[in-house]
Amino acid sequence: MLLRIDHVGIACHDLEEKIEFYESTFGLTVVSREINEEQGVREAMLHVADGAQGASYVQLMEPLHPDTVVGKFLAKRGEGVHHIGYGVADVAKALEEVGAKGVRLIDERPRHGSMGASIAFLHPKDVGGVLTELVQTARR
Ligand code: V0V
Ligand code: CO
Repeated sequence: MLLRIDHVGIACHDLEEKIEFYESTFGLTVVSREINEEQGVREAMLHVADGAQGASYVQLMEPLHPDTVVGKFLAKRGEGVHHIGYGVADVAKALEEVGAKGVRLIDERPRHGSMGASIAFLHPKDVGGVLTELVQTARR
């Protein structure tokens, strides 16, 4: 079901500062910057690699307000890895399959993600403490 690691989501206080760090330290390149009001984040995707099943990225996220999921995460845990996004061929089908195994779905239906993707989250409490995102990449 999981085709690849699509992205690692990292929560930070200052998006511009972290972009600069990832560019200068690892030579990564920003390929997309978006504000996602529904998710409460300002985020950037930095390209890491291309594989047979598609590309992988680092997603840097800064909360739009303290009262957002990433804002609350930062207050509670500080900066660091927030979630893992896995590529799937069909996010609605993947949700149905995972839900049938008893994993709690945060999103019953796919939502809008970065770069036109369809995304859905699984509850970290049912995935060994890892907030898990399923990502269906937009067709080109
Ligand atoms: C919370 N918990 C986590 C966690 N956030 N565990 C692992 N990783 C995380 N990121 C734990 C927390 O320690 C608590 O455990 C428990 O879950 C309940 O947490 P809470 O602090 O009370 O927070 P909630 O329940 O209000 O919210 C947690 C959930 C929330 C996971 C439900 O973050 C959520 O709905 N996330 C999905 C949306 C999202 O993350 N959007 C931002 C990325 P204890 O203390 O009870 O043991 S947007 C994105 O990635 C986009 C757009 C994209 O990729 O394109
Ligand atoms: Co994400």
